[in-house]
Amino acid sequence: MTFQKICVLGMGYIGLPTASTLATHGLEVVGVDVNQRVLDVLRNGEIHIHEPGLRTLVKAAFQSGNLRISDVPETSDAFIIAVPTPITSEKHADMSHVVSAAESIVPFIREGNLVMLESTSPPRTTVDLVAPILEQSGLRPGSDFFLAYTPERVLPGQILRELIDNARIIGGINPQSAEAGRELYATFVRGDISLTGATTAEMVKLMENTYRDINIAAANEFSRLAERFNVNVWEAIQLANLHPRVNILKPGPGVGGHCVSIDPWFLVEAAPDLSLLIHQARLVNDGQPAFTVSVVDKALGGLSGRRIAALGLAYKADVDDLRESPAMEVAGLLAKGGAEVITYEPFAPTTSASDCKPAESLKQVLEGADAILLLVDHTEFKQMDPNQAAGIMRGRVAIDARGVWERDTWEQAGFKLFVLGAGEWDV
Ligand code: SAJ
Repeated sequence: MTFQKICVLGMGYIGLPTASTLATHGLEVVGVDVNQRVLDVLRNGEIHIHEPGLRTLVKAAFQSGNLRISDVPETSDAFIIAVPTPITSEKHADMSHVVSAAESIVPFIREGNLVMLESTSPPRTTVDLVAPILEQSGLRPGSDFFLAYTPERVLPGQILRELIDNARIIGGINPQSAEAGRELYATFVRGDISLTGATTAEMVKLMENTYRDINIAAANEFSRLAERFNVNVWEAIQLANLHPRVNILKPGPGVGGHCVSIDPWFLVEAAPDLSLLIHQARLVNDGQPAFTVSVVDKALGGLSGRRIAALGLAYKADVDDLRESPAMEVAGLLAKGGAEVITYEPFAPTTSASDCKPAESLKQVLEGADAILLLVDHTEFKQMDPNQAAGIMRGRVAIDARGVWERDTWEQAGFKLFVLGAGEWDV
């Protein structure tokens, strides 16, 4: 089977890099999105996402003449659905974008085509939700056209490299569909490609992020226990990880982003009676912003009237993504608790959290602050000079919710440094 023309639905964090990579590998690609702003930005040769190397890749894809942007799908050899699957406030998977994307390609499916779903989805989505929609074309999935699920596994910040180098799982609704998927992805994937069933591939994706969520939940719970017992959790984790079969992740202000903090809910929703540990881990991680606030409260001896410079709002280091960000929640809770909170997010300097004010530079956020609070370990913040901060701030309290600042350096600059989970409250 040869693929010449591919239609990619959804020009977001996954769809845009995938479409551009296919185009730079010589395939004709139509990138489809329903958001007018996204279409306008891309058509102007700009990008709407911060991701290292993406601008250059998209530019190369346009320059190759192989990538076009459109608001509607076209007949193609293969369709890749890479639209968001957010979660509702009741923690239910919102599959409306997948449904509309699948519906939008029904008129364009032809015999021998391949349809790939990449959006993270609850178990059985490909067979129970997508296949019946595509059947409206009058063609039968599995025999007249191929249908498969492939989870994306790329880490924001390293998407371009991981898209090519990571191992891929391709789950077909039958073996022929999986094989067709392999042929398409083999055009650019260097990692191993494993074939399986569609529902297994969906489960694999959810299990990977759930496993990470549970591991971080353990780390976060350890940070609370460490505070109780006056133990430094960072040292304790480092020592525990010397064990050859232990790898505890890092505690922090909570778990955010649109993957790890969401995907476990898909399993909880699908089988609540069987997902007790998964559910509990979610609650632990969702409770971590409040725990972070209690650490700040203790460090400052109360929040009321304190001016806090909150560094970072993104969900993790060196990305611009604010979705489900625990840093946003911490800042909002501090303000609600009576503190005057000024935030600074270098990747989105005009954005702030609720009841907080944005600063547009590091210098500005520090001016007159009683305390400096590190919420996101962006490189700029990890490398900052505490002596400079001391020259601008009013107070000398530093609170590190990511465990990255060096105690000696901050103390030499005259700060009292409090680190989340580090105990030592009586020192
Ligand atoms: N976090 C911690 N402690 C840690 C690691 C992370 O508190 O030790 C926090 C981060 O600060 C962030 C959240 O967890 O708020 C999630 O960040 P992450 O780096 O763990 O993961 P994501 O959401 O950026 O990307 C994950 C990855 N999944 C796994 O590593 C299993 C990525 O490979 C997936 O492709 C991505 O989800 C996705 O799209 O599903």
